Amino acid sequence: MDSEKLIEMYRQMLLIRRFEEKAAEMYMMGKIGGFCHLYIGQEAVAVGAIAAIRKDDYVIASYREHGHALAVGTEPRRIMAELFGKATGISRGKGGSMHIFDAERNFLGGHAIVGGHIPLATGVGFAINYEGKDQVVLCFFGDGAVNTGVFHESLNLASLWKLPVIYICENNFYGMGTAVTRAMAGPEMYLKAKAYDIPGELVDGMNVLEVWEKVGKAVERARHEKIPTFLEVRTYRFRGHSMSDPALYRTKEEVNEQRKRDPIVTFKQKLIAEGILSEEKFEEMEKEIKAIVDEAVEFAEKSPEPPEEWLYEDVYA
Ligand SMILES: Cc1ncc(C[n+]2csc(CCOP(=O)(O)OP(=O)(O)O)c2C)c(N)n1
Ligand SMILES: [Mg+2]
Repeated sequence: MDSEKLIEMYRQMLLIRRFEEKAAEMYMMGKIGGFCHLYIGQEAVAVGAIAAIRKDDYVIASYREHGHALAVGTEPRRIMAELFGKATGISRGKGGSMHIFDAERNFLGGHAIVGGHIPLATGVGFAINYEGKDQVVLCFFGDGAVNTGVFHESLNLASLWKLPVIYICENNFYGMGTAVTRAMAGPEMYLKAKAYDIPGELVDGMNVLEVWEKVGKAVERARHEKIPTFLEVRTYRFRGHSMSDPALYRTKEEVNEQRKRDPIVTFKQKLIAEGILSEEKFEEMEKEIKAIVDEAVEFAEKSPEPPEEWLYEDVYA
């Protein structure tokens, strides 16, 4: 991979981190309502995976999706405005944190029901084949979603119908306060791919290059051979499940141990060691990103509330 692309991956991870730190601050100030699930610690998964696809491919994710939206290129100010519930938000202020959509960039949400979007991704894969196209779908979900029925139904059909979908489980070892080992029989979940006769692989989600490489191989298989893949990407969220979770179900030692694997810090060390970026360049990037995030907040603050009439639009009954 050329230096420019490596630097861009770092920049995206840093943007996600700083954007969400600011979102947390705004949440604490009462500027953001509803639920808000941060992606801090997991940035390498969305960034590495999305770096492996084309602009016209599809991405669909759970409610922990600010990072995926930023990685596909959705403007930070439109995401921040959505968190603020403003009319200029990417979902017109009617979706909030869990429902970021960007049709222009084939980003299909933002879904609050655990596992609910896995069959949607499967359907998009079907549509791609039906129309004779060669796009692929990246479907991101948590470890908790692997226990839902629709996960298994989807892998079954994707395998039988040869759908170009890459199912990406972001295993952060907890579903809310419940450890995977307490909730899942057979927690080596990548092995479950075998039951559906599709490739399954374990990926280090703290290593952005490994994510890029392994998702890249799955994308090639999906695009050219119509073979779906299930990847278990092991990662960790450094914050609680949502902004209202004090995360008392895990020890400080555990979190501190995981923080040593911070994907942004370790990638920065790598880029410095290989002489790709200097400390000064990193400083510059920090400043540039701070300006983007500050501007996003200013834009959100100044934007109008959605008008009342919008309550009756986009409603299906
Ligand atoms: C069908 C359904 N059941 C329960 C919930 C409540 N809920 C929200 S998030 C969550 C945990 C999901 O954990 P995981 O899939 O590991 O994703 P993570 O939050 O770790 O990213 C639960 C149970 C829900 N949103 N949908
Ligand atoms: Mg989880």
